[in-house]
Amino acid sequence: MSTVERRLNLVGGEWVGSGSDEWISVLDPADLRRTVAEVPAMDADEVAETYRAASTGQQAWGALSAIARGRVLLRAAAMLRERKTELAALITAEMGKTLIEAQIEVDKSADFFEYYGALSRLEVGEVLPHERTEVTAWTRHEPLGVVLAVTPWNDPLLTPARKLAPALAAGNAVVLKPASYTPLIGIELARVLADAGVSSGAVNTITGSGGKIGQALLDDPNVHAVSFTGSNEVGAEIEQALLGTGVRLLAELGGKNAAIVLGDADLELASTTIAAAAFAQAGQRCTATSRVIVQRSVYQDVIERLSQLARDHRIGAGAGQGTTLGPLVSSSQRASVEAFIARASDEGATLRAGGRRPGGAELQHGCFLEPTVLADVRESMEIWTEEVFGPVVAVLAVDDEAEALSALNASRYGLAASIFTRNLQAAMRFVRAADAGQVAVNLPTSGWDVHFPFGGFKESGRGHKEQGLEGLDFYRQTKMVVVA
Ligand code: TAP
Repeated sequence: MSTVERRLNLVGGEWVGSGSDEWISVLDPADLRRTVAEVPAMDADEVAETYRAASTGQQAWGALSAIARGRVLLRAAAMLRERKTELAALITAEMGKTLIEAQIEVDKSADFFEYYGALSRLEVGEVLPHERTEVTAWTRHEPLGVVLAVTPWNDPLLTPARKLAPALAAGNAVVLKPASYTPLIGIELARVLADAGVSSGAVNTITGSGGKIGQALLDDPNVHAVSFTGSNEVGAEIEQALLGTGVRLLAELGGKNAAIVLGDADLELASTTIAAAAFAQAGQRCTATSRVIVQRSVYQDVIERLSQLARDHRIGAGAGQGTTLGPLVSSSQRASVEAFIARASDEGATLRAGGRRPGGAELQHGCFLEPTVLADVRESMEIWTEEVFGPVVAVLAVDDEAEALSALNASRYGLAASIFTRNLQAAMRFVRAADAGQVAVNLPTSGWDVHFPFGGFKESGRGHKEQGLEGLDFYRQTKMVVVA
């Protein structure tokens, strides 16, 4: 019998383990010798059981008025804020980000429940004109049924919140399948929602390896929509599995976000903003800046500033005093990032900062890696084209604005992009030309508020934007009504 704490899944209002008694260990990425807790490895039968519970739960939840559902979401927002310190500590323990980053994540997650909870009082259809004056015509919104939310490990509370808040506001039941590296905070979110008064079966969690239970998750007749955030590979598998089923799919996928620095930019602003967007959460953010395109006249200056900012970081456990950069989520993620850096060097890029595991006995058992700046990068290099998902920036020199825009858009991804310039016309040309879902001028590629539509173009996203009013539309269907 294990002495490690075990956290159970919420299914149909009950906390359940696994019939097979198989458990997944959740490790602390700052010290892999420490198991934070274990969660059940559910099997296909348990997945089917969860969907049945969700289907039943949806009927009661969907029958509530939108205002009553909104009240529950507002209560959940308040509870997330009340429990912020404890929840942030759990995020740091299983994912590695610093406590400050985790606290910001809790706050923003609460914002989602506040926003969609408050919107419930605006849950109005549209009254439309009709040829016959005695006919009243209007639209009403109805839930889809059961929504499967599949989420990655990098923002393990925020990404579920981004999906659950609108899905629940619209009257759906949700089955949340969190990433296996970071399932604990998703389970805690379910607990908060249950404590806030969500009806039994409206929120359910499934833990288990996506590779093993993926088919059971996607094949079930009770699932009506899938909201996925994660890699392009898994996104493509899910899309294939759902082809021809009529199940709605929203997919937020990978990115290779670029920031342009023109010769006239405020270089202090550009460098500090880009470094923050590149290295926060050890670069494990979908909107992290990973490509920097710099006009040749200021190229060396920008490289030196970014390198100094990388070296200034205090690397350590996310919970440690004064830490500004935590570990990567796992040893395999670190190995993957290290391999990217090694191949970039082989292809001719110059390592200007970082790229190594930091010294110090206290860091030897964690997945730490120094923030890294690579110069002399060419557009043909893998480090320029492929997503790294770690604290690494590749910096490219260009002659002028036109070349910068061309390099920006020569990517299969299109999530976020930014430009640093004092020239308004150049900024507006960038806004029009950038082939990305989120664009920013003199601001980071990351950090988009809950009421801003969010999602990528090209291979960065499929189906629908998340967040804001557009985000709500994915989780509901519109019925057109005419009454004589
Ligand atoms: P993935 O490996 O794609 O995993 C995402 C989720 O899918 C996990 O819960 C995973 O479960 C599950 N999964 C794996 N195989 C599955 C299958 N066959 N069927 C159903 N579910 C399956 O991504 P990750 O490594 O967690 O996250 C990093 C990636 O997410 C990066 O590419 C990053 O760009 C992307 N991301 C994108 C965004 C946006 S908004 N565009 C935001 C954050 C992250 P297991 O953990 O059990 O394998």
